[in-house]
Amino acid sequence: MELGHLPPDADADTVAAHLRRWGYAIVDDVVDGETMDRLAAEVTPYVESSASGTDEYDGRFTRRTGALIARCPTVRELVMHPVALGTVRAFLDHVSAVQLHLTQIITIDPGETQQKLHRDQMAFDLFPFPPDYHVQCNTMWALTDFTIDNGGTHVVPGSSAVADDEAERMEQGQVEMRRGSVLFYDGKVLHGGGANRSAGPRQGVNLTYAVGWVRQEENQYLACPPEIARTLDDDLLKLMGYQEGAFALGYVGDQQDPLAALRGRQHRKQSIGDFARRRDAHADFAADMNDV
Ligand SMILES: O=C(O)CCC(=O)C(=O)O
Ligand SMILES: [Fe+2]
Repeated sequence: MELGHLPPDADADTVAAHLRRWGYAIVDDVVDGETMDRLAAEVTPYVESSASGTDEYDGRFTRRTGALIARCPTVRELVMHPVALGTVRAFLDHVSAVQLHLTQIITIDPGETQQKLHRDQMAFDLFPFPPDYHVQCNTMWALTDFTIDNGGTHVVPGSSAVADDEAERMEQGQVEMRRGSVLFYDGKVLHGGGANRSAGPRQGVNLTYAVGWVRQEENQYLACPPEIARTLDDDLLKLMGYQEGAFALGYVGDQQDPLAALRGRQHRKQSIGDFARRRDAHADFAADMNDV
């Protein structure tokens, strides 16, 4: 089945609408080759020393390389890219805060077989979130081209709210996209990495986001040590978890705000009034995105 593509200048609202309808969206050519060259140069030493997985889910011919905020300055740009973050905020517009969930280069090496189709939200202890409650929003940036032969991601369009047995009988598509393009997919859509029958690796930069009130899959406070975190911009730090994830979640010590604590300042966590204003501002932002 042929998957739909959106042009590089698609606005976040259009991308989020496609994602809501189909569980995925592909936006072509969002960043240029120079950006991906820089990113590749930063991560290659870490990828080379990453071990392959040990089971069929992680992939015995697949290497997973994390801690990308600390290791790879260019990933910070992708995490904050307006198309990515705009889409995430529009898609997860039902919460007061969104956060970074994990950062991972997925290198599918030649010889890898197709990964079992799954829904990423299973990580939350298989909790049966209601069909209309989205807990995460994922991006996969193509660091190499994604092709049928090299393991482009399999997606089952429209499967997000469909029960497992029926969804498994629905038609699959496989993501083909050029380097610098980005695949969005929600936490409910059936998907999985492809088999690599080519001679070279397939590399994707998997940067995922979740609502602010769940545990992050990659521990950002340890993956990015405080001495590096202190050099980062406030907006990125908030996304990494240095803000309350909803009212009161994640304060430090005597009810101190986590970003202030990282910076060595005293600042009380948000009050219930601050929280209500933030929720409203978030809803306004989301409504504006929907009006575009
Ligand atoms: O590498 C891919 O294309 C998808 C991987 C994936 O879905 C996963 O590991 O959860
Ligand atoms: Fe997955």
